[in-house]
Amino acid sequence: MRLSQTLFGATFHNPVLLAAGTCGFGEELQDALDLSSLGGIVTKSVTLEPRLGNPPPRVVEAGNAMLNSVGLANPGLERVCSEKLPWMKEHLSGIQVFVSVAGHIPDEYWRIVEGLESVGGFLGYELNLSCPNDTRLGGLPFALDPEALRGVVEGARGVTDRPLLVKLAPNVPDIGPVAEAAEDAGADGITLVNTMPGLVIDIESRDAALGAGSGGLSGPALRAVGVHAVHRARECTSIPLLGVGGITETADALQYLLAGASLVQIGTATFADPRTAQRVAKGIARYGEKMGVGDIQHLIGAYQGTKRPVSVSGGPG
Ligand code: RRO
Repeated sequence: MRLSQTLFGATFHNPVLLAAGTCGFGEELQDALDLSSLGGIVTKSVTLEPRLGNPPPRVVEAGNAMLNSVGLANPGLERVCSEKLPWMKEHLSGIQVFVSVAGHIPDEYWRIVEGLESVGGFLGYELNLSCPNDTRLGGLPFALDPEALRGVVEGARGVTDRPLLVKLAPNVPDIGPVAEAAEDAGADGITLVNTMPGLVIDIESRDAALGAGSGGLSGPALRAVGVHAVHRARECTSIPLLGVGGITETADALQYLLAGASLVQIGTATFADPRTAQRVAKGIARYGEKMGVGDIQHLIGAYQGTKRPVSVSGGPG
């Protein structure tokens, strides 16, 4: 099956990327897997200033899931431009790279994009508007408020012509209008979903298991939430979608593709097995061959969606 696609004016050899926050800037994983076998990567979120992150522990188990509160630890814009981008330019030229961008106020996002723009060496941006561990100044993450989101995306659109992805949060009543706001504001693609707010309590200390208190839930428990979000966003928007949340096996990635995602991202599973993304990409090709599908385009959005709840209100009698 043909796995290659042209999206955002670029070629993706296959639909599997590594998710933000799980592969550093690529360099950190170069000895653990063959990065050229991927469709691409999304870097760790970059902030204006360096951040040390939250107190340990930053990651705990949470049933069939993981809870993290890393707290956006990253070297900051200046070092990313002087150290990380040159490395990526030299070593990741065969795959597509999105730089994840985060901030507390809209102006921070725009300044980071402007700063990165002047260096280059990557395809585009993923605006992280949904970190559960680092909210917008004086409020919730931008992705929980379509109007706040719109402002950040419009401003970023004004300072770059590169592909602009917007990463949304799962914990909204209906992700449809949020996805619409992202598209209206000028996004080229939408990534769904970031982690879900969660809390693990240590019953001995009666305190939070994470050093920072609450955190973001990821892993298999998040998958059905992510697939549903992609399906809903597909109903409401027409730009490419990137599905992320709980992909461990080929079948998980296929669900996202069928729901309407053009690309998928692997996050938490990479920690247990850095080669998960490679394995899933090969598995998608094998599935296509087994099912007689010649091109991945024929899988994307092929979810039938024919089943509906039975009405119990009934009519008279
Ligand atoms: O760094 C983090 O704590 C973090 C981020 Br930026 C994010 O977007 N999602 C998440 O679960 N953790």
